[in-house]
Amino acid sequence: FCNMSLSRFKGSLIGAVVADCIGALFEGIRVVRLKDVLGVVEHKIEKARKIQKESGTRPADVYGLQFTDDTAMARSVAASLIEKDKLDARDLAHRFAEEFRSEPDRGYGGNVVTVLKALRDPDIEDVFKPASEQFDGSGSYGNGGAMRISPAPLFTFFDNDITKLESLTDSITRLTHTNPLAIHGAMLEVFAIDEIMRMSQGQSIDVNKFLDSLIAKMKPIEEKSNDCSEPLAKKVVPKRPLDADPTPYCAKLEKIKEFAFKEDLNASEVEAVLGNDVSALGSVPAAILSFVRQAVTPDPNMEGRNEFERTVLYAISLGGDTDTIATMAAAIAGALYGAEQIPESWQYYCEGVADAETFAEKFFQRGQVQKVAQ
Ligand code: R7I
Ligand code: MG
Ligand code: MG
Ligand code: MG
Repeated sequence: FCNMSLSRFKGSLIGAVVADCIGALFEGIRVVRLKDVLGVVEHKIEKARKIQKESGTRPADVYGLQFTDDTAMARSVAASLIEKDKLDARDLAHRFAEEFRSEPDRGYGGNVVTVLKALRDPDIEDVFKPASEQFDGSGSYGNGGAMRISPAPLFTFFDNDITKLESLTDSITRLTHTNPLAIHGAMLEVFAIDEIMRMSQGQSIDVNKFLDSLIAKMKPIEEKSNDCSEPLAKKVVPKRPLDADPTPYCAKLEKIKEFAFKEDLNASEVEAVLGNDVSALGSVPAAILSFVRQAVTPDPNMEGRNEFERTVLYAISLGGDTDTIATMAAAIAGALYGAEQIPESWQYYCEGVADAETFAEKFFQRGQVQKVAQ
């Protein structure tokens, strides 16, 4: 894996943090204009810079851009994997619960809080049970699993073992989300990051080839789940036509091949076809689109911006669940382009960047030690 550099580990984790912080400024706004995103981001950073100049203190914790539940949970995933050097579900459940208890106002999803409260019980027998009881036993299909999963592909990168990555992703997700749609969304996100990390840094991507390889990985997973899932878990009312496809993630990946190159693609079309909401199926595809489209069809409004910036700004411009779509897109983009594409000012004024950097270093070092041992 001589292609792999520390910068790309940092790019993925720091990228996810800054995109969450910036995306959070627009979360829930239905129509976001790219021009406004650019303006607000510049304005916020300028304001933070001014406050710092006047007060002489670094404003990140007080006045800067703050991370939300997406990052709060991703930090727990990273910290647990690093400390335990494996997935320790009890430890991770405890961290999720403790994080939520100490900072409940990070913007958590409406129903996941029930799970996080149940996980506070130190004597809890089965840490996977509270999540499995959500929504009358069908489990949440929210994007809360996919939004926090970026540490998983970094943890398994040097093992180069896709089965290990799948099982790790499954467990991390099922602590709060057991609906197959939530789990599959997290799988798609990790496959995208893993796939990208195995390419050379900044390599120009072959969009169709990349999407085909994601489809090849998702197809058996979606088909298997159709054969054996509890009927209850499938009781999801399709919101968009492609949601009703028997293998909906694959259907959306096929559509992304077209959307990646489509001239004058507008946000409302993306919303109507792929989605931009809090469901995993209605947001992970939008994140993938953001990454591939900005790699090949740069928006003329974004002249002077590098691929990483464009990915984040475009993801936010899709509206809806902006912090989450941006964080998922950025975790992929950062893994390809490296931390050097993340603007200094974004890194400086977003909360949680220093920790993300430390986590990236630890994941990378762990891989170096493994390589030497082999
Ligand atoms: O998925 P989750 O952790 O939320 C993540 C989102 C991200 O955008 C974060 O940035 C944050 O803002 O929230 O939280 P959940 O509560 O599990 O799921 C989110 C929402 O999806 C729920 O509150 C429901 O509205 C909806 N939802 C469902 N609705 C009906 N039936 C999830 N699963 C179901 C379902 O089975
Ligand atoms: Mg959030
Ligand atoms: Mg929210
Ligand atoms: Mg969100």
